[in-house]
Amino acid sequence: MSDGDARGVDFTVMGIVNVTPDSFSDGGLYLDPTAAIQHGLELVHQGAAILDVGGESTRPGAASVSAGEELGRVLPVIEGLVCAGVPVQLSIDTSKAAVAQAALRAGATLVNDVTALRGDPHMVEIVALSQADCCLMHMLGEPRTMQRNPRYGDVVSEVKSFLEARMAFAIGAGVLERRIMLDPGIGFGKTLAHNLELLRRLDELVALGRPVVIGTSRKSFLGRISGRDVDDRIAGTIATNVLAYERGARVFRVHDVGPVHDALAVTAATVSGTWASTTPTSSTMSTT
Ligand code: HH2
Repeated sequence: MSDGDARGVDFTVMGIVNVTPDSFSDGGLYLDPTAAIQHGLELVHQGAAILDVGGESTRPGAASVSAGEELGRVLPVIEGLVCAGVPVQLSIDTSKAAVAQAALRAGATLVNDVTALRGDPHMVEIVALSQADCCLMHMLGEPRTMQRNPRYGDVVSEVKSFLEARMAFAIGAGVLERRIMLDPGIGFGKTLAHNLELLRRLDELVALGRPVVIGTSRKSFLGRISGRDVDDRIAGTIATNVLAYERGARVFRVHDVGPVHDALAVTAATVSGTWASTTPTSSTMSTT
């Protein structure tokens, strides 16, 4: 499991590579494998230590795709990134065992399953046998209907119990505990208030003892607070990731890798009082 990136920081930025026609913020931009591979390489250059390759959108109301179609999208991209010698961990964002298995054979070493191994009965076996890392995410309901009036008694306790139970299930089926990361699933069957409460009380999930992944990037709740369109939510993405870092999250799944990486590097240096110096590339004059 990636634990911090090569630049000596204690957090990991997971860059999103969506090979889909309909993802909520970048659908259709990287459907061509060459464009997706180039995009992945650019995200690594910006500071990603994991690339999360996905071939099916999970946005509310998204159409489901067959395993064959999903594989046709993601496999050439994973193969191309491996061929290009990409120096970071490759993750497959899927809830289908067949897609995960093919991606792992092609060189991925992390399975990011938004159903937390509930979507496909064979998934847990694939993850356990391959000894891949896995991210178990909380979602209430399923993508098509999850945003229809989601309700909780106490959202944080319920998400925590769910993640605990899914972790126990995975370990019981042979997945090593040290391979597991946990994710509260921001926006997956949650209102704006639920998302904010999960972020505010993230330390309660960190207490489960596994790295917490956070995915707020460009999501609609940021637009509802800031009034910004999807392409203009970097500030909200940074604010939530910085807060999540301070609350103990260590893996940050984002589209805008460079700005988030830099914001987290400064946050981490401020919190710890230590940093790895790099010299600004175009600086000619000293500034305060
Ligand atoms: N969010 C999305 C997809 N996968 N995986 C994890 N672990 N955590 C998340 O918060 C998460 C996720 C949705 O974002 P995106 O991939 O940009 O959109 P789409 O599902 O429309 O492709």
